[in-house]
Order: sequence, then C-alpha cells, then structure tokens
Amino acid sequence: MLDRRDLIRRAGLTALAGLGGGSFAPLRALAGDTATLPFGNGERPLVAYPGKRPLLQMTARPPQLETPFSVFDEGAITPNDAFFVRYHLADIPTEIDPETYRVSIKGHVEREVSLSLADLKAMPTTEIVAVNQCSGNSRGFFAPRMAGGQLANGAMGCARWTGVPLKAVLDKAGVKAGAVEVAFTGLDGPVIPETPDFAKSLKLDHARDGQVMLAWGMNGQDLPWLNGYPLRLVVPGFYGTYWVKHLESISVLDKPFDGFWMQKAYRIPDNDCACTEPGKAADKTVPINRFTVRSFLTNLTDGAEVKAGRIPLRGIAFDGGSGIKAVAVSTDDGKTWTEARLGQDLGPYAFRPWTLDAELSPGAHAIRVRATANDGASQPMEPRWNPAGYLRNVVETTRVRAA
Ligand SMILES: Nc1nc2c(c(=O)[nH]1)N[C@H]1C(S)=C(S)[C@@H](COP(=O)(O)O)O[C@H]1N2
Ligand SMILES: [Mo]
Repeated sequence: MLDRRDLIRRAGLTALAGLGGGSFAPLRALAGDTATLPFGNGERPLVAYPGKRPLLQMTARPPQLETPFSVFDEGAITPNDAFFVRYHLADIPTEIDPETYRVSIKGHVEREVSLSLADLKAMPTTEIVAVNQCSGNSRGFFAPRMAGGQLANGAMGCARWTGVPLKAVLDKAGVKAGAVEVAFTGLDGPVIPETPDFAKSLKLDHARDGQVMLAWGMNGQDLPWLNGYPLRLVVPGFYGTYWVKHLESISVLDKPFDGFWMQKAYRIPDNDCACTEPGKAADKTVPINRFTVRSFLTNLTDGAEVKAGRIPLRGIAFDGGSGIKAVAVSTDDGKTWTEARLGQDLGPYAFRPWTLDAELSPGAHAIRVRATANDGASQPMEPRWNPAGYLRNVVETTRVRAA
C-alpha cells in the first residue's frame, strides 16, 4: 500500500506528465471506495490513476478504467480526467521523451518518414469533436453473458481532438500504387512473446478520408498518459479498437493486414442486424466498424425516487457519424412517445445533448429513450445479441418512482 507521502509525490509526477510527458507512475488502488455496477459481479474499486479522478477499475494490469455514468450528465464533453481507459497488453509505456519521440511511416511508400511531435505540430492542424467508445461498452448487460470486459455504459467519452489528418502524413511518405490498407501499432506490448502485439488496420480510402487523424491534443490539453500520450489515432465514428494509442508505426500495405486483432478478434456477424440467436456463433464475420446509434437518460438513475409533477429530463445521443436527427422519450415504457429538444450541435461525431420536461404522475414509470440518426437508423426495443458482446444499442430503460 502506498502511504500519503507516496501519493502526493506521485500526484506530482502526474502534474509533470500533464505538462508534456516524461514518465508515468502506475498507482495501486487508493484504499476504500467501491461502486457496484447493475449486473452480477459488478463490484469495482474506485481508483485514481495519474491524471485521472477516481474511476471504476475493471483491471489493474493493464489499467482498464470505466467512467462513472454520472459524468455524462455534466455536459457533452467528457473531461480528460474522467475519460475511460482500455488496454489489451500489460506492458504499457511508462517513459516517453516528447523531444525524441518519433512515429514512423513505412511499408508500401515512396520514402520512409519518421516524424517528431514538432514536425507534426508544424503541419496544418485540424480539430474534431468525436466520441470514442469501446466495442465492449455495455457488455455486462448482455443475456446470456459472455467472456470479456464486464463493462456498464461508461466505456465511452466525447472529446475535442487536435492533430493532423492522417492523409497529410501519408502524403509526406507518398503512398505507392497498389496499396490497400494501413496498419498501426503503439508503444505498448505483450508481456510474453506468444501474445500477439496490438495492431489494427484501416482500408486505404478510409485512412485518407481527411477525417482520420493523428491527435496529440484532447480538450485543449496534451493527451492524458493513459489515453495515448503523446500521439494517438482518432477514427471518428468507428469503435475505439481502431484508435491506436502511443502510436509507434504506420505501415502502408499492399495486401490486407492479417494480424490477430483484425482477423480473429473484434469481429461481428456479417448480417443486417450484426446479431445471432443468443448463445449461437456466427457463420460469417466482418471486422467491427461504425457505432450503432445510442441514447441515454443522464440525470435520473435506475431505481430513483422523484417528486411527482414536472421533471426536467436530459441526456445524450450519438451515432457513427450521420448525426442525430431526433430523440424521443417515453415515460410509460414505450406506449407513448414525446420528441425531446436537441441541444448544442458539436458535429456529427459528438454526443448530442437532449432535454425534455416530463410530467410524472405518482407511481412507477419506466422511462425509455430512443434516438434516430440522420441515416435513418434507430434503436431496437429489444436487445440484440452477438457472441462478443458488441454494438449494444437497445432502447434504454430507467425505472423511477414518483411520489
Ligand atoms: N496502443 C494501444 N492502443 C489502443 C488499445 C491498446 O490496447 N493499445 N486499445 C484500443 C481500444 S480496444 C480502445 S476501446 C481504445 C480506448 O481508448 P482510451 O483508453 O483512450 O479510452 O484504445 C484503443 N487503442
Ligand atoms: Mo475497446
């Protein structure tokens, strides 16, 4: 256990990391608080890592942290110190010198390029507000349950990202004719050599769409260490698995990438609902890609007791990039629906806030929220199932009692 002095010293290191790098000191759990997620085995210690407020710890090695859901009621932007953390491999970087750090662009290119942070920051910069969501967000709610991180709804967050378009960086290297994909690796690695290193790929056209970016900034600050300092991939509208952190190499390929994390993991059923009969495997799969459309009520929690009468309801909605067209709310378990008012539009990849004043008569109410995206997609009333526990987007239900 760490004593108080240790904690203060380590808090100092955090501040240093926040000022532009150096090192990261892993912390053990602060004794005490736990929270319970609403499914079996949902107890989680609340742990404050460097650069982070206390978050729900799913695993310690590597750190995997979930955002407490109440944070999403604070606004459409998720604060850096509350943003969730996901890693696969335990050997995460603890020392990165921002002066000597380089990312390399290689493979099927005219010339190999190695760029420093200063090189990148000298290029024309771009910004986008975009949601990052883990593929396994909400996995803990699937029935039947499956192996994998048992997450509630806090493995998502929305931030303003600053960086350079991946396209501009690829142009510096000059993509050769015949290229089809671009693969990415980070500075983290496996503890044993048998574990495949974490690497992901994008189709070349996607990589060059001008929106996929290499980001060093998050909400006006350097990336927090655990969110990929000093440079990460941002793939707007795509699941977090593609948002490679602590970028090390960018490889242009003349054939599809055959890495484990594309060919074996992070795959969804290849059918219209991306679903299977509960408990059944899929015949054919494709790599996971864009977010399904989702919406949440953020200011009332399941089981809440409220005063009968007029109650302001609010929440957030998002999709994979067509933008939110409408949010409807039901206070009678889906029998009748009222359209909510949409709040500030931070762009089609961002959380879209919504509000509605509801009239709650005395008694029990099942409040349901359903978003429709500009591409016409909406949320199913009944949950869909797939073997890995991805893409959850059932119309959420919050049960409250008014008195
Ligand atoms: N280098 C590296 N990048 C990574 C991962 C990883 O294990 N290593 N995990 C990915 C996954 S699955 C997710 S959901 C996001 C999470 O981003 P965050 O930790 O900043 O919230 O990072 C992605 N980038
Ligand atoms: Mo993820």
